[in-house]
Amino acid sequence: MIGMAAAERIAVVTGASSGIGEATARMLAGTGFRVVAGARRLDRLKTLEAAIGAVVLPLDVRELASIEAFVRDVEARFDSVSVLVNNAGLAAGLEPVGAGDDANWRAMLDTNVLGLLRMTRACLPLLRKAERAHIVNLGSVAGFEVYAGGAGYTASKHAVRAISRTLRIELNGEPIRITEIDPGMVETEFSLVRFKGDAQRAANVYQGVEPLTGADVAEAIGWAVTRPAHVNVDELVIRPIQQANAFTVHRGSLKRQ
Ligand code: NDP
Ligand code: 8X3
Repeated sequence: MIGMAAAERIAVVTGASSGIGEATARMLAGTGFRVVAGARRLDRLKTLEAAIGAVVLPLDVRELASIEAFVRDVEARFDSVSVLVNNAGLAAGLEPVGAGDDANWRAMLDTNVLGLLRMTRACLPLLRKAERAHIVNLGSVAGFEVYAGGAGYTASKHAVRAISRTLRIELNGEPIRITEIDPGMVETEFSLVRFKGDAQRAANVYQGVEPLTGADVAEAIGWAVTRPAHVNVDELVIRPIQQANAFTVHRGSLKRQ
């Protein structure tokens, strides 16, 4: 353990270099947690190191060796982890199944499903060392809704839902809470990544809509994490008012009848 204050509670956030993860890291630091931020783009994490004193470590959740090195480093610095936010994730492409792309499917399932499973398994010993702990999984409305072109992504988020529910059964009786956060449209780098850097196509997703921000979702995560110890927020669905479901979106101003 290096320089850890007695009452310091540690929060690990995966995918903290952008969007919801970055906002969550800032929010948790503001709530009093010492944040460990992981992602592949270490240069982007350096901003968090400067802004909130986060420990920033390289992490690729698709690589077991990277996860193991990350957790070893966390263990060397801190003796337990109180919060794990499994946020790292992506959508790749929007092709129908008939034109599906293997590399896109692999990227989504490897990151959103296997990455989350592996990261959770690796962190569980440290979570179990905390007096009480909390796992927050970033699901999505795509975890219980589907849309054309979304099979790979929605399958991955349906799996996240299954994993959150399974963990709640497996860890029942231990002081570890499991929360799944299910956002609708959040304007982050998500669509830019999905459409491989096509900024116009990404912008079209949010055309005429006031989408959620990463900070809106982080606030929901902060609320779940700061409930009294006996309260488990199972699932939280949060969308823009203009989005009724994954494909029913009102574009334009809201009108009173
Ligand atoms: P962003 O693209 O802005 O952020 C994604 C983050 O995940 C980045 O920090 C990225 O970091 C990280 N990441 C991606 N792949 C890996 C990997 N292999 N290993 C480690 N980190 C990785 O998108 P969002 O903030 O929107 O997405 C965050 C989560 O929220 C995802 O799980 C997404 O599915 C979910 N979500 C998003 C919604 C939206 O509309 N935006 C709605 C519902 C859920 P780096 O590239 O540096 O590794
Ligand atoms: C992101 C929301 O509707 O693009 O998880 O699948 S959606």
